Amino acid sequence: MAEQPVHVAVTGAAGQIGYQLLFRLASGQALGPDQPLVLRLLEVEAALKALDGVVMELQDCAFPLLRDVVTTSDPRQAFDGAGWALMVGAMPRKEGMERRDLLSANAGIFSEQGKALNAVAGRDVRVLVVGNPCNTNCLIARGNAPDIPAERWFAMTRLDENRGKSLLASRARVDVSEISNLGIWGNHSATQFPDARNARIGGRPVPEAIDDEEWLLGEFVTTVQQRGAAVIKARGASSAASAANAAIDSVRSIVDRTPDGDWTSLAVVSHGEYEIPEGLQFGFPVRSDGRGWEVVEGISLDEKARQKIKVTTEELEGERAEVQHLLPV
Ligand code: NAX
Repeated sequence: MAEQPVHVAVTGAAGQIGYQLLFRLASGQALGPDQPLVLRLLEVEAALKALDGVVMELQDCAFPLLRDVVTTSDPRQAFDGAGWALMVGAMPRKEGMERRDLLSANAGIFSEQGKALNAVAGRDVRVLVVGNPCNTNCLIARGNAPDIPAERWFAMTRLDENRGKSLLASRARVDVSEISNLGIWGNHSATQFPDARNARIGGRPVPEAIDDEEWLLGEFVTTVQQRGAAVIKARGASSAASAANAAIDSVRSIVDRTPDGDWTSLAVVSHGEYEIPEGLQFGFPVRSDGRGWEVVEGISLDEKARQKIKVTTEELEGERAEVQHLLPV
């Protein structure tokens, strides 16, 4: 077993995703069965009491890997020495709130937390932003943390990938493990483009198994785009266990080597790949070698795909323009 524990900061730890995430982290599902960890949990003052209850439950699991748990409402304490920061906490959309109000409320949170990460996080910290709007929240935090390289920042599009894989498997009547290479392009929002036509089933291009372009570009895309809303409608609450699962998958997909020929979905900083404006935190098909990652180049995108990517790109550019005042020049 590794000697040194990794400090893992989780924000919004008393929320519903936090409750599904912490136990899986503490049991080693993200960083592996040999890696001890310290959980550093950030919450707003009002939720600290509830968080104490979650900590009691963590203790009651007697996880061998869990060395310590810190709870705080101070971002600097939460991020102190963190090797990973999972930024889940965010302000939810309230009745009557416009998208722009939501953006600016969260922009305040993520600029402050970005600054705190910059000041106190570990030198090799990696950050996964889950709290919505996650691409732009990540952009803001990154923009306020100039000493943390842009390549260490990720926003979560993995839940969309997992949703899409499951949908393709059920349509093709195959096991979900047969589905690979499903990239989610753009924003984690209703404009995202899940690209089924470049995905594979048992190694073969999806269109060979599902010969229905109208469905692959139509109902498949809208079902994935709207899945979060469908869960809310059915459950009366937003996706939590599946979101936590996707966060675990995201961490693993960064720290593990991507299987040969496959790719995974992460929103990462754009360096202009596929003509996406530089600096956007953009969902791309990504490959990792376990230490670094790269956007997969050379994926063929026809005019229909490019049109869908343009829509989600424009949305992200609009979000960036809304929060420009919080980004250092
Ligand atoms: P909850 O409202 O259950 O929990 C959020 C927690 O964050 C609360 O306990 C709240 O007190 C805390 N919080 C708020 N402001 C904070 C701050 N400044 N510092 C620290 N903690 C703070 O929401 P939950 O269902 O857990 O969802 C969390 C976020 O994930 C939301 O923004 C949600 O929209 C987003 N999601 C993102 C997904 C993705 O795929 N990227 C999917 C699931 C989810 O919708």
